[in-house]
Amino acid sequence: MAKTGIITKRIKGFYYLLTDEGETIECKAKGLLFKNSRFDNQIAVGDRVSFLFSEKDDVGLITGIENRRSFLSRNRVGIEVEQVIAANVDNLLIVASTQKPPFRTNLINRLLVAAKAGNVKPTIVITKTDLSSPKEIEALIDPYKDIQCDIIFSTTKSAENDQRLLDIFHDSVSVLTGQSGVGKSSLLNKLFPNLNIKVGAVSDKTSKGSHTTTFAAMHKIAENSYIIDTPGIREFGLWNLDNKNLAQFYPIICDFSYQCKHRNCQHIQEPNCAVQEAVKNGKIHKKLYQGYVSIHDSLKNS
Ligand SMILES: Nc1nc2c(ncn2[C@@H]2O[C@H](COP(=O)(O)OP(=O)(O)OP(=O)(O)O)[C@@H](O)[C@H]2O)c(=O)[nH]1
Ligand SMILES: [Mg+2]
Ligand SMILES: [Zn+2]
Repeated sequence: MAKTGIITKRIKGFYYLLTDEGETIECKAKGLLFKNSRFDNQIAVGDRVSFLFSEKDDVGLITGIENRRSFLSRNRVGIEVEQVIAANVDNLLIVASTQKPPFRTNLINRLLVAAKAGNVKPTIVITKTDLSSPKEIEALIDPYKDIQCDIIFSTTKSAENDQRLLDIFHDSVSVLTGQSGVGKSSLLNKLFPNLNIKVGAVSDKTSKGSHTTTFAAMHKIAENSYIIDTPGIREFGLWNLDNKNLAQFYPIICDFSYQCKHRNCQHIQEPNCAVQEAVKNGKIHKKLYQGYVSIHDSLKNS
């Protein structure tokens, strides 16, 4: 009889799953599961799987994957393959530091789109607030003020706003993503010291993180509460999107796009475009719109 469990991490072809009874079992996956894939990354952290395991086995065998209710996927640009970073998650915490490494709006914009496309609720977490002045921080987050996404300020130097983060994590599955060195693992250690996750320095010379977390891992922090820490990302290619359907997933632009005169308006230079109009009269933040144009340019025209 097959049992079920949740994938908590994957290392070199082995999957670790947490059974419904609370045991951790090391598993291999049945070869046939990967029949249609060039890469065996079809099973992701957070997936619910069925597996076979008996006491005499060293490792279990994953025999099936349940349909996902949500996912965070990216496109490995160059090889054009879907990489599911996490499956069945409720919250995406988009973690960005005020500096060291520098704040990258393009990455945040892409993660907001991926969250919407994958049915995940995003929250922007600004870390290292101790390194910048309130005025500098305000300027960084200005484009995101009106997009109906919570923005939480955090620093390892104080406990301010910790409760807001704990409220998000309560009774849910959450994944943290962002560049290397922004402080994803540090944030988790601050809130849950027992996790004791390894953290690494950011280079003074290059302001880059040292890619300390090397694989995604799910941590159970309470009954029904799980957190997935992930390795830092350099690039985030959008999966399964072309420039024609970008607007429906892009914050705020999706709310205006149905008012455009042209049915297939892509909100770049078409006449009578409600989006461009909204940018002109300040209803859509200019930088947020510039982010749209930049992603639009980078996507394929199908
Ligand atoms: N000043 C300051 N430094 C911080 C803060 N949070 C984290 N750091 C430092 O930033 C560095 C990187 O932290 P990590 O937690 O390893 O970052 P990460 O996002 O997990 O990085 P990867 O695992 O490489 O993706 C460490 O030296 C931390 O001590 C903060 O709020 N303020
Ligand atoms: Mg880390
Ligand atoms: Zn338009």
